[in-house]
Amino acid sequence: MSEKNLTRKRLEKAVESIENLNEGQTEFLQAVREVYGSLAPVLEENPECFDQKVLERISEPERQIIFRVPWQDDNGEVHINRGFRVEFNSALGPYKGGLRFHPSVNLSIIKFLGFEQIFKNALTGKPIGGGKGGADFNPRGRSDDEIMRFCQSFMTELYRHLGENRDIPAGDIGVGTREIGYLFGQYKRIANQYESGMITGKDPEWGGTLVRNEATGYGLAYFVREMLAVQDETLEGKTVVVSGSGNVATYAIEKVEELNGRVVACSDSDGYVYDSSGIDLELVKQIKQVERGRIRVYAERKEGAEFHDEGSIWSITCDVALPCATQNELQADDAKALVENGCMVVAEGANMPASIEAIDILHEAGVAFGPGKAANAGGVAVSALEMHQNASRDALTFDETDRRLQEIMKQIHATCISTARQYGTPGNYIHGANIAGFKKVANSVLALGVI
Ligand code: NDP
Ligand code: 2IT
Repeated sequence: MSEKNLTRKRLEKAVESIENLNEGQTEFLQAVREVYGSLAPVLEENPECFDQKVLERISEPERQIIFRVPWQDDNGEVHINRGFRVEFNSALGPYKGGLRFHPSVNLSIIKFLGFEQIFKNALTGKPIGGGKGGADFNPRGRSDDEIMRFCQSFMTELYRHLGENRDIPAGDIGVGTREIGYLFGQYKRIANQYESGMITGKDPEWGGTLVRNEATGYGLAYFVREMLAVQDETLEGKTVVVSGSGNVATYAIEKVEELNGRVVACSDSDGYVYDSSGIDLELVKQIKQVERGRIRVYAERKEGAEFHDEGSIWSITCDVALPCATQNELQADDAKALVENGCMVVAEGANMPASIEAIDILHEAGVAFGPGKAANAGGVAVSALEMHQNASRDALTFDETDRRLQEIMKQIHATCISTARQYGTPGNYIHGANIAGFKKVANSVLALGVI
């Protein structure tokens, strides 16, 4: 059997054993297939990864914590939610990754997010391992007091597993600066110490860093700028569609507009708004951040804008598509529509928003595709700067942090390009990101021994 075939066979065997071990964990297995599907050329060079069971080791979390989160609503009714923290891999540094509060949260979703986070964090070049957590709690319609009580109960159990050298959470869907404040406050109270570096995404007034709030969306726009530059293009005058209207979407829109792109649509889980004159970001911020309302209100307040509660946002003609809501929101049919309408770049602001079939369709049509673990790494990269700032008890300016973010996104882009070229698939950002992230993690896993 040729070296190549032997590698493919051993890779297939490893993936099969991971599938058998994690039956039914659809999202997690999708993420595993997506990453390990890129690795044949690097494994051919490094067969010791098979002998040392590196694939099996990386895909098995170091620790999985599942806990009860009891809390009382404003009427005194008791609710029980399920909390999670998957401490996936600490070869490169303490576990690092966000917390998601959404009713869909389950172990498979937290594991897929934690698995992605390992390689994303490696790509940032910062000394951070991978983890993720959250709860199946639905924050929609909950009062501020209810959110506070939930966060306090969640942290009362989780605090014993956290620490600036152990595990450092941050935000994700349903967890923003307000929730980080309540979580940090409860940790501070229980631990009886002001340990700023135990969580990131804090308000700059109490230990956070400027730009963290904007970082994922800004970083995505900076990454897209690099992708377009490869094609001798810029964002100037490009029509852009952004899904979602939360943290990532909002600041992606802001930076794309600053770079003179024209964003014509955004969405939430009720539907999407189309505004041919360009999305009015101040109105989006008023509705989503100030009023914590629904995006449909945008069309009621802005003349000429339309709200659609049916159909797909990806049917809108655009040059650049930025999925920034949630996993598997861009399916094969959506990819076909984007290709037919002449889209040139798709980059993931969300984690795993495009299905494997959708990515294949985009690749076949020659659309440049930026995977989340590279394109949305700006958020966690600035989290690492926040940890750095906390450890040195210093505070960077907005401009300095933004400059570093731009540098990091440039470096991640360059790594994807050079790695994809080196391993024989030039222009394939998925292979570039997966191989570069894996190599760094695998080398460290091997160096630290069988632990
Ligand atoms: P937010 O909670 O701020 O916003 C989420 C947005 O996505 C909302 O508009 C929400 O609409 C929409 N959405 C969520 N779930 C669904 C769903 N099942 N179907 C349709 N729409 C949905 O979260 P973020 O902006 O922080 O996160 C968005 C994505 O970006 C996630 O995939 C997250 O993992 C990823 N990400 C976030 C980072 C960060 O720093 N925050 C960093 C890197 C990646 P609705 O209000 O209707 O639920
Ligand atoms: O998916 C992600 O990278 C995040 N939600 C941010 C993680 C972090 O620790 O800042």
